[in-house]
Amino acid sequence: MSEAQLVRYETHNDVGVIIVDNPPVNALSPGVDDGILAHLATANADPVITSVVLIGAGRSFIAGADIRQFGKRPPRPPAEQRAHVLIEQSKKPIVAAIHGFALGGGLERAMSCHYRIAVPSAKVGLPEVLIGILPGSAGTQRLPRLAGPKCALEMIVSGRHVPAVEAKGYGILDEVLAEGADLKAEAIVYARKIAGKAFRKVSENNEKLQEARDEPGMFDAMRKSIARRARNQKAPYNCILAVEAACNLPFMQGVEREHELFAELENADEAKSLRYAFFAERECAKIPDLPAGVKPRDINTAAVIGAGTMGGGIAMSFADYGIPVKVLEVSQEALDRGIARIKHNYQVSVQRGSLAQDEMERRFARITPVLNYEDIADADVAIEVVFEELPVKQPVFDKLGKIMKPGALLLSNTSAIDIDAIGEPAHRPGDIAGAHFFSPANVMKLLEVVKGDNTTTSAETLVTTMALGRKIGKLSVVAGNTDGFVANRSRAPFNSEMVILLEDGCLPAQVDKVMIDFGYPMGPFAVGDLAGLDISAAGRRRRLAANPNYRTLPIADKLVEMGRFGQKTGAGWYRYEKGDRTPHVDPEVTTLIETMSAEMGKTRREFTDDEILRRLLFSSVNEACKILEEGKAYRASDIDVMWLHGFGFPRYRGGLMFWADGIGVRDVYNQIASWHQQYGERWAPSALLRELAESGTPLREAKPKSYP
Ligand code: T1G
Repeated sequence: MSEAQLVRYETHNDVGVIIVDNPPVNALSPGVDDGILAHLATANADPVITSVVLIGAGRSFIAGADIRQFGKRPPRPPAEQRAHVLIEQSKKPIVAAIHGFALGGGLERAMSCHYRIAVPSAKVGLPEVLIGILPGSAGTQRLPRLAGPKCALEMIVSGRHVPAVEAKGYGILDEVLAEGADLKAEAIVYARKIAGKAFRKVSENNEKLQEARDEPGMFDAMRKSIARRARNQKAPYNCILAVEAACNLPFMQGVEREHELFAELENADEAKSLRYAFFAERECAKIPDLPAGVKPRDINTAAVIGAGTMGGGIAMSFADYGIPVKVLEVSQEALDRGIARIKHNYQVSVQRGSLAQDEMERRFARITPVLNYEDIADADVAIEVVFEELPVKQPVFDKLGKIMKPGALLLSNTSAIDIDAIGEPAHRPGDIAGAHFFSPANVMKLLEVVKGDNTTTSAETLVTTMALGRKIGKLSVVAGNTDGFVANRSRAPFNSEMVILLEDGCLPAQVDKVMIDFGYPMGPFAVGDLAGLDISAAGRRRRLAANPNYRTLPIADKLVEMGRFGQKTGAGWYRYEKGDRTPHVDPEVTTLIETMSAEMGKTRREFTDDEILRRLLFSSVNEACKILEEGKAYRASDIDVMWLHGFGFPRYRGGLMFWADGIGVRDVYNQIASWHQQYGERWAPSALLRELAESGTPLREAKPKSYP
């Protein structure tokens, strides 16, 4: 799009209005800044014009630099020719009129203006750290001068989007308009008000920097507070250094220091991984083989069958996003227990201060406990969340098929079982799909939307379930109907390999340390204890029943036989003190592992951290390729989104397939092929992986042979 098309200019008598029009979010793509500056020059040269408005067309102000341009942007112009400098040096005052989002370079452009007004629903922020960089157009220098160093530090290091009213409180915005106000008209009035008056440049507001001199320890305090979550990362620390520079250097020297710190990050693996994750999370919403014209149905009411831990969490997800939900249980006692758990979870959030009491009451009031199927018949969607056994699930669908209104969406929260088989008794062709939430369902962002065969899941049901996920704040990702679907199936080899490593010479704490150092919040054995070893044992029994060649895990089975189910029994792979979730190494388990591995005729040996890491993750990379080969996922990046949001894969590594690409598809294939020779069938390489290795095609670009 030419400059002229990207940015328009209008005059309203004595006010010039510069309109950025680069859908969908007015990113600062090539030509946008030049367009703004060209029209600003026109306004400054026009004797009639006394002030200027900068505004975005469509649904938003400017949402930042064009992220697709990173790594291929032209060299930066000298300081005096940069957009943020030239905008601020305008002879006539400029007011930024903000709606939707003013993020990154967008907020930086707004802070280069002399005034900022916004509609109440607007959000502002400098989220660059979320894509592994830092604000690169003087955002780290102007925000501390506008909101004070402490507030700037919090906003820039967290990258959070700040609502307009809160931003006004920090001094970032000069005015927040009334609900429903006409932003452009109000901005023109505001511009007329400031015309002819002296106006300040934010770069000259040094008073607020005094806060840092009064409290010099704030920077180290921030470093300390992020140490755990920002380990292995550089961007958050460079953000702190840049704000520190703002408080110790004159403005333009601070701008140069900001750029040095930015340049260290722009093309680093951390930034590339986070950019990949950003676009992968947007790509997963797209269904490539969707027939034209298929639209999602409206879902305004919901019903959840089963008030257990998952059922309660799913009901909260609906209530949290304003959708009234009925919770059905077979007995009053089970219903009361489920509703009490929901209430408790909400009260914990209120006590933690992450939820206001009145908002808690509004949400809880949207949840209605019921005992009869007739009470849910008019819901737009019903989600079955009963025990993970086919013979338990099918009668529920039989009932739903008889009771629910025509066109109701019938979903199952199964995490692995054949969705065609589950839905068959409902005799509602096309209206059924899997909606696999992750625990805790009201917290985890991932929703695995399982597409059955065409008689089970119609295109309309698929897009409706995907849209429903987004409506309740989830990242919806499509999975084909296969045992364990995409998420758990790709994870299953990892879960086996971690136990097989114990047979070969490792110990749980050693493996957990490797994965924590890699960036996981918890090690896989500690996660096992949290989720319950009896649950994973049930999954293994189901897989063995389905496939007699399934590789059993005697050590894991032995723990369950001993009643060591994990945290809930005070002992699992680790032992736990009463009321404490800290895992403690248990010598009894160490002895059991060494004894059983000897009984299995294994010679225990030393393992490097790197071999442990690769044995675990390569096993899943191989399975992920088999999933794509079988057409059970639309794209490799969808699998990465699942690992980021379902299994806590460290975001700054991009995802499972993106990380493996960092090692190189050939090396990954060669290693797996050699383990196939060494360890047998479970390491049989995927044919797709071999093809990718032969052609040198990155894993993240792996294309499935067919679609789910
Ligand atoms: N660049 C390029 N494309 C972008 C984009 C961006 N900044 N933001 C969004 N898109 C695309 C996105 O890929 C999707 O495309 C469509 O817009 C809708 O997005 C110098 C260096 C604004 C809160 O980090 O957080 O400025 O999939 O689905 O849910 O200091 O997009 O439809 O083809 O996300 O309503 C800083 C990133 C950049 C903001 C809207 N800015 N964007 O959310 O829509 S770095 C950001 C967002 C920077 C300066 C530095 C969100 C949103 P498609 P969407 P949404």
